[in-house]
Amino acid sequence: MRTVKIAILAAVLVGLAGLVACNRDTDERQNTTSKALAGQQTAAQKPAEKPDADEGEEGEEGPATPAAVATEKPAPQQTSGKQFVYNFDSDTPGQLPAKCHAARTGSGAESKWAVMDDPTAPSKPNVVAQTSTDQTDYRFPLLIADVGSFQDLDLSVRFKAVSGSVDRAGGLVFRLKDPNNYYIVRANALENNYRLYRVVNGRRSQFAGANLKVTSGEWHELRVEAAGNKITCYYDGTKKIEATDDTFKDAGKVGLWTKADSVTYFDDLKVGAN
Ligand SMILES: [Ca+2]
Repeated sequence: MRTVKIAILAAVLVGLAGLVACNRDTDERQNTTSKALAGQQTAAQKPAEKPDADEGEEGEEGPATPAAVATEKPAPQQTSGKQFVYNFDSDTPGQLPAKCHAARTGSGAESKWAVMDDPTAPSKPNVVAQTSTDQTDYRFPLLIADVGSFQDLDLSVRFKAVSGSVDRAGGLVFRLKDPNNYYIVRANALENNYRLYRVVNGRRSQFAGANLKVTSGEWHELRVEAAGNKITCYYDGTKKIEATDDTFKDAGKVGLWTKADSVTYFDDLKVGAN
């Protein structure tokens, strides 16, 4: 009887040891799998830090000969301390907001901007929306503010990426000379990145950027400070990009930007001259 008990105890102990060993194997496999996944994610994110593969050797995109654009009507340069806010709340739904005009870089359909009411608007009741869903890839709808031009500035806007399958993005343009020449910082909800470009003669080239989560259907804040040749960009209140560039040193207009078939809502565009 005693021998039988010892045999059972021994069998139980061997069984327990086996279970522990199995668990350890499982943990190790899980760790290995996690590490492999992490490696894949890192590898998958890496190309996004560089300009797109189709941007060419110099990282430029766009036609060799740009589409003609209208000359911008000059606007007085604003002195330090002057601020303007566009909340679109006293504008008429279905129309362009006051003191703004629509434009486009690239080709495809003209941009289609309109004030509309949105129950989720950061300032109620209205937002301004780009609603054209033309899928032309190299097509950048612009909404340019007419009030003035700004050199050193603090510029911000709230935006909500609503839809888009070619692109789903929202951005701020500044130091704009005309719809073929400006700086643009934008967030993309399909690519989960935030990028700073210069557009020169209608050709776009990225010179700084950051990878971050950009959710669709929610309001986020884009903000840029430009001081001399230094450009600092924030996303939802956090500094994400610091860069220097000497392409556009003079004062220029500011505005909103989307790409391709992006339907994007914007609200509370604020600009101050520093
Ligand atoms: Ca509003």
